[in-house]
Amino acid sequence: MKKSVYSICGMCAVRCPLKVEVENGRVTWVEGNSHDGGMGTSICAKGGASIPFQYDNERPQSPMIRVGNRGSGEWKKVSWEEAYDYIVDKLKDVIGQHGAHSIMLTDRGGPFADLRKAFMKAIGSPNYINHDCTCGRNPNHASKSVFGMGRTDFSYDLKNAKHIILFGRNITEAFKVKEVKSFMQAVKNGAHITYVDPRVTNTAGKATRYWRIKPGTDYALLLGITNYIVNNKFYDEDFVSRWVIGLSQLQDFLQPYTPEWAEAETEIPAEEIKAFCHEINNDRPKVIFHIGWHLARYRDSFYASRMLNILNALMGNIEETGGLIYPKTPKDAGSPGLKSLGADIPVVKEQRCDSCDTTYNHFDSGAGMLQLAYQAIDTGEPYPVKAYIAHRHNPLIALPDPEEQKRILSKLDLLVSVDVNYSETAWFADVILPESTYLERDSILRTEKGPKPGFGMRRKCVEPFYDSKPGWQIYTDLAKRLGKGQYLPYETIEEIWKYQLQDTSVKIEDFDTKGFVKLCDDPIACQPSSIKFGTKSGKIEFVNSTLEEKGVLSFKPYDRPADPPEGSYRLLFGRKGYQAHGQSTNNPVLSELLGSNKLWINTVEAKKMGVANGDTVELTNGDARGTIEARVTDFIHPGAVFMLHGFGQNIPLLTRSYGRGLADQAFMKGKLRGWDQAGGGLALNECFVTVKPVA
Ligand SMILES: Nc1nc2c(c(=O)[nH]1)N[C@H]1C(S)=C(S)[C@@H](COP(=O)(O)OP(=O)(O)OC[C@H]3O[C@@H](n4cnc5c(=O)[nH]c(N)nc54)[C@H](O)[C@@H]3O)O[C@H]1N2
Ligand SMILES: Nc1nc2c(c(=O)[nH]1)N[C@H]1C(S)=C(S)[C@@H](COP(=O)(O)OP(=O)(O)OC[C@H]3O[C@@H](n4cnc5c(=O)[nH]c(N)nc54)[C@H](O)[C@@H]3O)O[C@H]1N2
Ligand code: SF4
Ligand SMILES: [Mo]
Repeated sequence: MKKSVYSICGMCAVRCPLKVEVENGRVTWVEGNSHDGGMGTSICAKGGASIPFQYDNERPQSPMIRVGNRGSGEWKKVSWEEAYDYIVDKLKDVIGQHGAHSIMLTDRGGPFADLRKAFMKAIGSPNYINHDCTCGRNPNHASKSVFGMGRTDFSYDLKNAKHIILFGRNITEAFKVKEVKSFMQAVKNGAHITYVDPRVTNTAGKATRYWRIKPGTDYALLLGITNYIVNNKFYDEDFVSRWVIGLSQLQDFLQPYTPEWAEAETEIPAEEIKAFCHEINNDRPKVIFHIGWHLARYRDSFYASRMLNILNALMGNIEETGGLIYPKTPKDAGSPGLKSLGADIPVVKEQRCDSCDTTYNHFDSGAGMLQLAYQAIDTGEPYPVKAYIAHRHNPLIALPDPEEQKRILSKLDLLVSVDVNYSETAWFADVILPESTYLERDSILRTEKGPKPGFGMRRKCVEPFYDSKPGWQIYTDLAKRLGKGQYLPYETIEEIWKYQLQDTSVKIEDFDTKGFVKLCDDPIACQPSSIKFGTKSGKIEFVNSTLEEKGVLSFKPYDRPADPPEGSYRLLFGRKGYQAHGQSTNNPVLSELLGSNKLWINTVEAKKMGVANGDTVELTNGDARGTIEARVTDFIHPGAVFMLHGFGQNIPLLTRSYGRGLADQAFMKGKLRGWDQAGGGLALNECFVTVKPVA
């Protein structure tokens, strides 16, 4: 029997809408949900690789309880009942001894996190945290500091832009399907593309201007650009006088930072900086400065990202075609939104373990900061954290310095990993709960913002191949066993969907025809006349007095990054189009495409060391050491080396990824404590490694 099912891809965190073909209980084809205009039938290689992944016998096939030492890989296969009993006994002990706040949960954020947040609220812990301290924290806080609105409160109208500026935003390889299609439309339309990266990427190949910046000096380049734009009044004067607070303070601050000064810091010629500024002056307001992410990995990234936000404001591009557009919400379409699963659960009033509601209350506490939660596990301050559930999150790869993390995680009474893979974190856990893959499960409904706002549904396409369960069931089961079933009283996914939809006029069957429901027929147009900002003043705050009261400067003087010592290089990292972080390297198909990672070394530097392309080199930082194949290339700055993230995995059961390549995070010694104090993001790129040929 054949059927088509609408789903939402789960092979990376982008979560594209899909149509899945099923024949006799097996998935035969996956493509984009073409009812979604931005998507068409396109998907990426990772999405396609979900079919072999579903039957992969190298993923967890039932719940497992650790029997040997942590990380030893000695497991006992157990039933779900046994696994639940084990977890619930431990959680009850932790609650009895320390209180519910001593339990934390981290996940990958996003539209389905509402269920996990509700679960944490139900059990009475404030410690829901997501992955964002290694992803978008700095740009998000920078956006809030300027507009009073977060990173995702704006969307980029790339396809209609005349000029797109990407600082290390490798948009054609580290992509989102809809975003890259919109970007490629801009390229076809003849838009200017300025790409800034110490490394030549595919995106550099699409650009009209490529700047090989000295690593870590983006803030200097941005100061030079903004200086020239402000001094020459290359900005939208009407927009700025209507909306901006602090232009004259910005102008005073910028005076030392001329394009000539920026050239000396960044190695980008002043004349080119000026030519660029003239170009964007002609192209505005259809100019988009993309605010991140990977520029967000330095100790001054908050300020670099702040300057990108300031430049967007100077372009007057807010709520303009080809600029930064407010993604429209159900409310904009005159409809109530989905009801949050936590809406009827009492608010947890206790202090957070990561101090995001106290010392760091200028940070967005919704996402928290995992590096500070680690400190709570380590020190017992502000209180002991003894149980940790990592759901769809692999901190031993995602955060730096896995050895230091393991030292800290060993202090827990319980570490549970809910995953579809044996992640490094799962391998180090006490219990692994295998979640059904996205093809095998329903999920809670999600809100879809955009010109036609609405809701999206992921439906189960086929029955689980192994003994796995969907996340919604795992958390409702656990809540019941912890005596909190009244807060998550659902027996079926339909009951959850009905709860979510109760304030709206939408019915479950309305999702049948397209997999999503739109709340209006025509796209909601940009409305420049209805611009609003979330700051205290209601304006765009170049000077942000709320932050200044917290000791966070609005304008930070430039502080030159340290150069790597002789024989050392700054370690850069990134991803490829057919890879999602560390989760693709053992995929039956993607592993073949990915092979092993290599170390990009600049040709001149390699020559100095006597290293030829394909040679093996040794990489060290402190006691982190390993060998890797050299990829000698002109396409990287001489002060840096680069490797793909997600390799160097250490799980013998995973025969396709075991021992392949090196793990970038293992070389980031001590970096669990190295973060941008103004923005909250971990400074992953502030790491030097020594490279030597292997004799
Ligand atoms: N295929 C694929 N797509 C993805 C993901 C994935 O895993 N796989 N992940 C998604 C996620 S979660 C994210 S956050 C995004 C990440 O999207 P990006 O941030 O665009 O992704 P990266 O591949 O990490 O690229 C970072 C780039 O920053 C450059 N860089 C390093 N140092 C500097 C510097 O000092 N200045 C400048 N200007 N550039 C620098 C690096 O050389 C690298 O090319 O991608 C998303 N899309
Ligand atoms: N050194 C270094 N560190 C980095 C980065 C880097 O480039 N270099 N990138 C940073 C960025 S931008 C990000 S966003 C983070 C990402 O870090 P993570 O969020 O940890 O990475 P992911 O690969 O997205 O997935 C996490 C886990 O989710 C599991 N998973 C996948 N699908 C499912 C599912 O359907 N259900 C469940 N339960 N689990 C699932 C995967 O198997 C994986 O173990 O890493 C950050 N850390
Ligand atoms: S980008 Fe690819 S892997 Fe990620 S959700 Fe979309 S189709 Fe799936
Ligand atoms: Mo990310």
